[in-house]
Amino acid sequence: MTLTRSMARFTAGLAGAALLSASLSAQARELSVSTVLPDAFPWGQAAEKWAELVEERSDGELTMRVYPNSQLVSGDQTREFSAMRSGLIDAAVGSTINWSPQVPELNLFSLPFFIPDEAAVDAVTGGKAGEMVFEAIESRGVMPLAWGENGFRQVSNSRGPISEPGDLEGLKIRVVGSPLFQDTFSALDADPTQMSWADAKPALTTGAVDGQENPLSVFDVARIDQVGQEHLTLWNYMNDPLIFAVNQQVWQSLSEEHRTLLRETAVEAGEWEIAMTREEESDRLAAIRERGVTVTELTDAQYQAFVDATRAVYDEWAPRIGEDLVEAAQTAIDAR
Ligand code: X2X
Repeated sequence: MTLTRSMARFTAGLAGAALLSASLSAQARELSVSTVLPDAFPWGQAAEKWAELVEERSDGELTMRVYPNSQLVSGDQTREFSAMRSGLIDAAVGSTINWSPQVPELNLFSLPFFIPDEAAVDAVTGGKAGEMVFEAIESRGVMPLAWGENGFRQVSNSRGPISEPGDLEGLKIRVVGSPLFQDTFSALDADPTQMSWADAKPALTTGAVDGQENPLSVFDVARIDQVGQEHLTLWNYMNDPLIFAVNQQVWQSLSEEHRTLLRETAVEAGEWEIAMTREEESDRLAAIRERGVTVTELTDAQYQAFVDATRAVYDEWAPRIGEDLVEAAQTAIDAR
């Protein structure tokens, strides 16, 4: 009798605790958001902006906590997508490069000399090709919501100016751990070395590598000039868009209202960050020049020499990315 009663009380207590935690989670649900770069960079600021907007507009019902420096995947940025897919990470603002090992279609953006300017980026991400890319991400278990931008990637090194493919010969260049980069820099007779961003700056500091490639915002904020990178070539060889995305199970568990909120705020944070990244480029370049970095700009003929030298990479990768997708992107670029 006593036992039954105390068990009944215990069960009631459990039910109460479950109710309490359900109502607590209805009041405030926190999502983890992974990024590679912290908020000193536009990329990290994009994630913080997203978190701010979500918290504000959900009246605190939904909050997002940003974990920068790929810390949720122990610094291994090419594992971010898998971790988000499996639910270890709820959401991310991630780079197309870092997710491309799991989503081959994302290599579209890393095709060398394929997307030449900002208008071309917008034509691709904002049109049919962009939709196809989002479908490819969704079919692999992650819900993509909006675009951001890490920027056009420029090459730097410690040895000398690069204005033609021959200048890269034998240079050890740090690249992200995505196979297409290996192929592009091998085609240019450089010696590409794959490593995470966390390992890149130490490798530049010790001279283990001669060069690297990253957008101007990264070069500027990370003070890459201080680790001997005195020569910078503006070659816009590829753009690295960012994608705001959420794990599918998390997405499915959200109310319609919260889904709309997450998507709208991601779009808004992305547009804000893209505009800021582009606006800041010329001041960043001026600052980099002032610090004594030699900046090389290519003539049309010099640019074409790089296009020709990497043509085989395009031919090899277009089928892996998907001919339909590459064609949709090319059509958008031509019509811009
Ligand atoms: O690792 C890089 O070079 C970085 C920070 O740009 C990316 O995450 C793609």
